[in-house]
Amino acid sequence: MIKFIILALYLIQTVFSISRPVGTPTVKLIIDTDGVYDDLRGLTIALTRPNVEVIAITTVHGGVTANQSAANVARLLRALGKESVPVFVGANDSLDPKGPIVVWEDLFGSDGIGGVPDVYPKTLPSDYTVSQKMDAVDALIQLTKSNNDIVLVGLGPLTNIAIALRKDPTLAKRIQKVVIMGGNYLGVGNSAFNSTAEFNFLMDPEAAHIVLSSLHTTIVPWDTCFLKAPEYNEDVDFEESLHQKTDLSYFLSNITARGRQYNKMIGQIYAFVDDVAVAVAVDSKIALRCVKLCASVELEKEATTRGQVTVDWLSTKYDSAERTFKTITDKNDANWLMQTFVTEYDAGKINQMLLEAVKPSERKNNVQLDNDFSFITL
Ligand SMILES: *[C@@H]1O[C@H](CO)[C@@H](O)[C@H](O)[C@H]1NC(C)=O
Ligand SMILES: *[C@@H]1O[C@H](CO)[C@@H](O)[C@H](O)[C@H]1NC(C)=O
Ligand SMILES: *[C@@H]1O[C@H](CO)[C@@H](O)[C@H](O)[C@H]1NC(C)=O
Ligand SMILES: *[C@@H]1O[C@H](CO)[C@@H](O)[C@H](O)[C@H]1NC(C)=O
Ligand SMILES: [Ca+2]
Repeated sequence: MIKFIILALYLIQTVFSISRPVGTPTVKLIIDTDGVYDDLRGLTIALTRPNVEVIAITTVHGGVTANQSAANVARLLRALGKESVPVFVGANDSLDPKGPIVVWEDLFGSDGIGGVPDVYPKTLPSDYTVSQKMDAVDALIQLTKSNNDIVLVGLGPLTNIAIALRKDPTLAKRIQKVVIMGGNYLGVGNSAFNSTAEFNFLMDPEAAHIVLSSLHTTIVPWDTCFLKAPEYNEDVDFEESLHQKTDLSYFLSNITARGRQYNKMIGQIYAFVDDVAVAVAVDSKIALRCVKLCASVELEKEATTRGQVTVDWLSTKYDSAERTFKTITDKNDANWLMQTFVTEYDAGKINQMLLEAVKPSERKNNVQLDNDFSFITL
């Protein structure tokens, strides 16, 4: 009889195993963001993928204030019906204070998301007040204690993460992986004129330095976003997900309209940026090619190169057949840690993720079947 019950339970489990969505286990993300329009497109991927659980979103100064960033995230969460994801407001200035943020309105609009508060979902006063009481830094420390397998994604200046690492150096060991959109490895800049730095790193070079000297990270550098866009643009329409005539597609189209127009004016493609980091965090196969290099960040105050990532190319040996750098040491004499730079990415797959995000009917079932069959081992 017992044998029969065990057999029956075994068969039930087999049936459930077959009907359970196959694939990778749940990826738990905490996303730190400065909440401008391309951050929102990246967040959309994270918040709609099956097998991805967004544990928290923390906000930081950058394109807009940390408070505005939180309001922008709150608006997106309403659009997605994901209001239960907690938002924590963090640092509103860099470690070396730079004072009030001057929003780059031609690119971002007054609020960082195109300055279109009246399009669906309309901005609400409550967007500014729904964030949690706890500070983003404490949230990073606490949530990585209660979850031992967090993948941390940085889409803005690294101030929150740097402060958290300073406050609790053991944090570095608790995080499974850190994926950053920011910095560069070839000196391609995208900030104020005469700057060889990438925006997020330039907004807080000291924070970037702390993070890169505390952790091995995966970096989606600006060089890759900038240099690869024209090539990928031949096969992928970076704006396809904006033309799908759904509420979310219209929302993403509206909040990026101003930025896209500005990009066109300066002759640049509105390609994937923050989306790449989110996509790599949820599926490492999105990164088609990487180089591992010992890297640090230029901190010299008066230098044109302030905020640029400095690279110790000779800490690696180049394999010309493989066209890759083989890391010799993990950590070189100058105490620069080895970092992984994504140099090629799967734009087609990211586009597919975005299409699935904006077309709810194409989303895979997000519901996880209860796979706790521990009773079967009676
Ligand atoms: C954020 O901004 C709103 C509206 O300006 C204000 O009411 C709120 O107090 C601000 N919150 C923080 C944490 O600065
Ligand atoms: C911090 O945020 C508030 C609004 O939330 C803003 O008034 C203030 O200027 C900000 N400080 C800096 C340094 O950006
Ligand atoms: C860039 O260089 C020019 C000429 O050297 C200088 O006039 C200008 O102030 C510089 N701009 C910045 C943002 O440093
Ligand atoms: C903005 O969204 C509305 C629908 O809410 C849509 O009719 C309009 O075409 C969108 N505008 C842009 C620029 O995408
Ligand atoms: Ca950003």
